[in-house]
Amino acid sequence: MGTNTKSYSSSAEKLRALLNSQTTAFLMEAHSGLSARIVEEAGFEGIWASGLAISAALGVRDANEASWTQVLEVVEFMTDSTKLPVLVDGDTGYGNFNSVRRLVQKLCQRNVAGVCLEDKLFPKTNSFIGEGQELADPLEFAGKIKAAKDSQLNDDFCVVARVEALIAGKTMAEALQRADQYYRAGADAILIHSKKKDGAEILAFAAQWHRGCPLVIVPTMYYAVPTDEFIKAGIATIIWANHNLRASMASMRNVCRAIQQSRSLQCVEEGLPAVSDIFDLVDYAELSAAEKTYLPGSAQS
Ligand code: SPV
Ligand code: MG
Repeated sequence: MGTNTKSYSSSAEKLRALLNSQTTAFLMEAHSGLSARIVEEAGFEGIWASGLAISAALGVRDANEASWTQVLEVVEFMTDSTKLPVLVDGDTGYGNFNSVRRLVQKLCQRNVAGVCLEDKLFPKTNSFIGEGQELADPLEFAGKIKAAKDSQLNDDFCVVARVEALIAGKTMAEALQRADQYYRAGADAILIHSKKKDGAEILAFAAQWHRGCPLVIVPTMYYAVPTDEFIKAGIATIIWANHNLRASMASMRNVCRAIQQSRSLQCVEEGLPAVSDIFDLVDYAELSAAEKTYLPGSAQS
């Protein structure tokens, strides 16, 4: 992490470099401007704007209950809050190829580095709910990928095609074939998803993939497999997909429970960031400096 010292002119260029680097990159989930700042502070190279986490933080389900413009609003706070490249979870693209075209243009305008689109049906279902989810027609989905690439407003914007065949219980051959179709439609990377605990199908997929474009994985369910195995398998980018959202749930629950039971703040104060830490994280120092420049009578001597 954090070894990349080259300077890039755009966030999309940074994400493209991460995806195509010889070393494995790590994207960490964020779901707000604040969590995006915390990801940057921790030293990550990029951000995963998780659909699940953004939805949950808004109090709704990961079933396209939040509209794409509502997600866009959240994502804009994230890109405004950090210099890290943000890869947005675009679910199924919120409709057909035409919805994808408009989504991609708006993401580019908000300084988003890339979008990930998955080959399922709108409204989407989270990959970890139920069995045998219905997949998109691969030709129709390839058209969406092509539409996304044709609509991007800068050359480096990245379109990641997410293959849900293994999630849906289809064969490895189908997963590989779909990945190849999406690659040939212009995808800059393939996200191969799996919910099996042992990570075996991810490693098998990686071994058989022709490597026309890089692979991205999300080890939420196969978290116990050592990261080194995926690095050795040549995985380009690993996404830690929902761990800030889950951490915040745990922390908020503990604090709520303690304050509610004790009717006091005494028991939680020590374990929490100081209020001044909030000011630091959202950069009040910059505002103080700007006041000296712009407010009458407060010019620096
Ligand atoms: C997300 O974080 O919203 C994802 C990853 O799409 S998963 O929850 O594994 O589907
Ligand atoms: Mg998602």
